[in-house]
Formats: sequence, structure tokens, C-alpha cells
Amino acid sequence: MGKRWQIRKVNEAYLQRLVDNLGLPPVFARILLNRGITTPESGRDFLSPSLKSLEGLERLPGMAQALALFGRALREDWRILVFGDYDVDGLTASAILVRFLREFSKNIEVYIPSRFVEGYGLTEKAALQVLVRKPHLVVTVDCGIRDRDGARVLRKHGVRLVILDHHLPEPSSLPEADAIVSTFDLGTQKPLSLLSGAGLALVFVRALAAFLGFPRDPLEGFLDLACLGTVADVVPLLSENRAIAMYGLDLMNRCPSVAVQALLEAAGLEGRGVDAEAVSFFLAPRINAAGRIEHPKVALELLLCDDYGKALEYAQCLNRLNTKRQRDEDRILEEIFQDETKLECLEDEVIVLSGENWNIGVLGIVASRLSERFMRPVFVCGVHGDIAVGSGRSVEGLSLLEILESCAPLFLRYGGHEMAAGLKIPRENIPHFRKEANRRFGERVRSLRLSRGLVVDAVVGLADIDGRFLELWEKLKPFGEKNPSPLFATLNVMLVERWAWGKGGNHLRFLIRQGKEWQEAVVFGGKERAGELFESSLVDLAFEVDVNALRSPYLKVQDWRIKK
Ligand SMILES: [Mn+2]
Repeated sequence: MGKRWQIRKVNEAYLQRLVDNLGLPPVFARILLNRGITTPESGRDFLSPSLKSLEGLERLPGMAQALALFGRALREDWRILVFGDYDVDGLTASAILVRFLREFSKNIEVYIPSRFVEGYGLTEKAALQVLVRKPHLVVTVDCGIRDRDGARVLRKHGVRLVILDHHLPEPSSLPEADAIVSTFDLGTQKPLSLLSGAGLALVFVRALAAFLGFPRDPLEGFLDLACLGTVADVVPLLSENRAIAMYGLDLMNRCPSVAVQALLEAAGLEGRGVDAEAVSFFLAPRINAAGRIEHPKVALELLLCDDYGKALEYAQCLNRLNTKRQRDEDRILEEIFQDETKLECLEDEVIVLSGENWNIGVLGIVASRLSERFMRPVFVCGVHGDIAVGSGRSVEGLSLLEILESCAPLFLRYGGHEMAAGLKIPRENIPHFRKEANRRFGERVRSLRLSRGLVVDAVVGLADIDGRFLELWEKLKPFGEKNPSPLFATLNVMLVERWAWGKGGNHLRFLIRQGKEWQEAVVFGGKERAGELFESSLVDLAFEVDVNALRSPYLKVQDWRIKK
């Protein structure tokens, strides 16, 4: 495929220290170093994560005030309203809080805004809807830290407000609230924890349980929900998040909640073990589908449900919505690839696309598909009347906010993170945005793209992939954000046999040999891009390791260099 391969360089002294202290083979010491783990202590924590890493988080800013207010609210039987978000993280965060609070009170309500009506967060519009329910106390989860307008509306009507949010605060303009529980230092914006919204909700209910003298630690019961939010929100799977993901997956496999079980059954995957990949590819998209297509409440109902029959109905409904979501997505992609003016946009360095009546619920997914494929920042806008709503996804090394800020006068609104952002723009400004973004950032995107090689963790021989290797490889899981499945390279491999398999012969499978070692290698989706492998006999391979149902290893090939 011709990408540059870069073997990551590591500090030899650190490498030796990990090898000596942890008794690790150098390949695995390298992998740890590549994930920022440099000391034997942090290496030990990484290889056997402990829920102890959650300790101390109950001292996050705002926690004490929030606990005191909740103590009073429960004592005096206030009506409490949990205000969440329509994505997996926001929904699981809401479910954790609602489930826990209902142990103490019948006066617990929950409100999830619709992407299509109120939009994300505690907007003014949403706050007015909330007021109709006459709560005494509102707690936002996974949103709220930038919602000054909504907060003002609530406070003006005498409603108490607690904000539990893991998004970046703007220190100069915090919303007015009784307590703001944040994963950042509110003065300096310094991150104090990597928690997702659901992770923060988990930490909060634990602290609340202790504060109220509740006899049980609620941790165990909520780890699965927290894990769903953590993995789906693509927060780094390191330190406390690694513990949540690992123990949450363990709980899902040991005694799955009715929600998880129903989702698996509805998807035809019952009996299948759940790993981080299964969460990202099967569970999360179904939970998200509700908010992308209709209203998120079905998904919330599922997460709050304890009756398997009902849960299965909700899950089947989510399945249908997910199919619809896929169709909407495919329709937009088809439109893009069949329209000449849109194809022209795909040649830009900063890709800006728009189309009539595209479902705004799926624009983000379409943008990320295209951004992965073209290795460029992508904005996809759905035009509805005179206004377009857009979603952007970036590539490593360029912040979307930087692009958006530089074109700020063209937008009605914009916001988000480095890698994912949203915008609202008058339709007639879209061509200007396309031009400006390319004029200012085109060159930078191009050089980023051309300099990007494939970063390989370590070079190994096929003979190295033995039982001990696989044991250690298992210990690196769960793989995900900032802890990817390690990428290995192996040199001079003979391709002995080859065949196509899967739907439409889309994947390629090889029997490979290196010296006396034989192994199986697979190129997923290789039909289009890997034809040249059918003609060659000697190659270098860049690959991830995986194991099949019989626990024997195979190579998931990511890239290759043809030798002969
Ligand atoms: Mn979140």
C-alpha cells in the first residue's frame, strides 16, 4: 500500500527497567512505553488494573457542595430531575443517577432533550420544558458546563441546579449553579481525570452513598452502565477508565443486565462474549440510534428496565431504528459518490459537503467514515430550508475548533472538541466556508497527510507469537482510545496459499510461512485494496494479533510491503 512504516523509538534505559522489574519480554515493555507507561509501578497498575484507581475522585471540584445539597433534597423529599444527553454516555450517566436516586425517593424524574427539537445540552428551550415539571432540584449529567442560558432560566425560577459534566469548562463564563462537579480544574482548565459522563455519574453516586451512610457500595451494580458510556464516548482507556472498562466488561459477561442481554439477543448475538469492540460496534450504535432517528427515550427506557420481556421489546425497537440509521447513512454516502459536484469536494484538503434534507442525526457518522477514508478533516452539512446543520470530524494533529474559529463570522453557532464538532450555518455561507477553510488550512492538512506513516509498536518474528505472548497480549485489553491493539511488523513472510471469503469474497485469507513457522493472516475488506497480494510471494506485514473462536492466533493485516 506504500505508507511509510515507522517503528516507534523508545528510551532504552526505561525499556530495560520495565524488562527487569516486571519480567516482561522487551516487545511488551515497548508496547507499555508506547502508551506512556514508563515506571514499573504504572506498568503493574496497567497490567492488573484495580478499582482503587477510582479512589480520590470523590474530591473532584464541586463534589462537597453537590453532596450536601443532595443530602438535603433527599431528606426533604424534593422533586429531583436528572437532565441528560441523547448519546450513550449521556443516557448511561442518566440511568446510573436515576436508578440510584430511586432507592431513596419516588420523586425522581428524568429529561433527555431531543437532538431535533431542543438540541444538545441545557438550552433555554429545554430549560423551559424542564420548568413545566416543577422540579426543586435539577442535576445535569454529561452536559451543562457551558449552558449559561438554560441555567439562568432555571435559577430565575428558584430551581436549584447541580452540574455534573466532563466537558471542558470555560472559566471566564461558568453557568450559575449551586454546584459544578467537573473533571477539570475550573480555574485553569487543567484536566483532573479522564472520566466520561457516565464515569463521573458513577463516582458521584458512590460518593453520595458514602455521604448518606448507605450500607452498600453501588459500584458493582453500575459498572456495566459506566463501561458502556466510557467505551462509547471514546475517552482514553487508561487509568480509572481502564478499570471501569475492564471490570464493567467482566460484569457484563458474568451477569449481564437485562438491557445488555436484550440488546445482544435482538441483534442476534446472544451467547457472544462482550468486549470493547462489541460495545463499539453492536451495543453503542443501537443505543445511539434512538436519538439519531427519533427520540432517545426508548433507549433510556431500556437502560432503566428490569423486566426482560419489556427490555426485549425496547431492544427490538432500537434494532429497527439502527437499521434505519444505517439506511440514512448509506443514502447520504450514495448521494455524495454519485454527484459530480460533491465528488469534486472530496478532492479538497478540507472536505465540506452539503445536501438537501440529510438527516442531521447521522451527519457525524458520515463525517467520520469519510475522514477515516480520506485522512482529511470533513464537515457534512444537512440543509433544511435556509439553514444548514453540520458535523465535523478531524484527523490527528489539527483541531476542528481552530478551523471553525478562523471562519467564525460565517456561522450562526459552533462548538465541540478537537476531533469532533458541530456547526449551524446559513446555507449561502457554505461555499465561503469551503473556500476559506481550504485557503487557510489546505496546505497544513496536506503536509500532515503526507508525513503520516504507520506507527509500528515492535518488529516480531512469527515464532515469537506463542502462548506466553498471547497471555500478555490479553492483559493489554480492553483495547480502545489511547490504548489501541498493538501494531506489529514482521519481515520477509512467504505467502503460501490465498483465498477470498466472507460476503462477496470481500476478505482475503492467507497461509503464510516464515522459516519453520506457519500462520494464518487475514486482510479484512481486502478485496478492493489488496489485489496485489494475490500476485506476490514475499512480503513484509504490519498487523494486529487476534485469536479465533478456538483461541488460536492469527494476523489481522493492516498494511504490507511487497518484496517479490
Ligand atoms: Mn460524554
